[in-house]
Amino acid sequence: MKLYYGPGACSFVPHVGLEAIRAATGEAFEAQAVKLHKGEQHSAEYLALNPLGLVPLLVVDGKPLTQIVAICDYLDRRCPQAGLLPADTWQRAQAMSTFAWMNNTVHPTFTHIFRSGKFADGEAAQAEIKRTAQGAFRDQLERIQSMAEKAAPFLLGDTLSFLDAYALVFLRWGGLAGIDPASLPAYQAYVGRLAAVAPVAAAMAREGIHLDTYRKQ
Ligand SMILES: N[C@@H](CCC(=O)N[C@@H](CS)C(=O)NCC(=O)O)C(=O)O
Repeated sequence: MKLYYGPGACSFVPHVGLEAIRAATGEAFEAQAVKLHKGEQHSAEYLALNPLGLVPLLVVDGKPLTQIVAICDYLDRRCPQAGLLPADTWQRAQAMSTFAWMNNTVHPTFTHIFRSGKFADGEAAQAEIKRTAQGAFRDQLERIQSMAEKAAPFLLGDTLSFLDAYALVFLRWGGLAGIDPASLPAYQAYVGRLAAVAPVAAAMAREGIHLDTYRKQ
């Protein structure tokens, strides 16, 4: 398996999954960085694999698979012993409900902040989109904080899951959006603990990322 990822991007979620699978089974994977800020996702070579020009992309036996939720579902079904999603049908559905909310609501809210130019042409309209999305993103991080307060020690209990990796990504992105992680103390403490968990630490080291992204705006 080969993962194409952008350092610090949402592709961190399956990246952590692949590290957890390696830890559980010894199965190795390849990881290829795609420099999003340099537009490498729009190269002809990359678009041939993923016409959407987005990361993550997982290539399995030469075949491309896109979309975080689909990739992670595949990884979990391929290697259930890594415990990245619950085995119990109802618990899995509950986990997928939170996963879907993260992917289809929280993630695009940040896209409206970080890439507001995708959603409006004029500067004033972009500033308005950004301001509105910042408020929504803050509310969403607070909702994740309420989940983190119950983490034991992970969001789904005693096993690291894709949800934890996504939660870490969002707090880092919050820092870039001017949200001080210290204003979300339970969330910050939980992510601090996560960063020390071996598969998470390994993915962070490969991507060359750290938790300290906060820039006052
Ligand atoms: N719905 C997609 C979203 C993927 C996505 O938004 N990827 C971003 C990075 S977090 C990206 O590749 N952006 C590059 C660009 O917009 O040019 C998924 O779940 O995989």
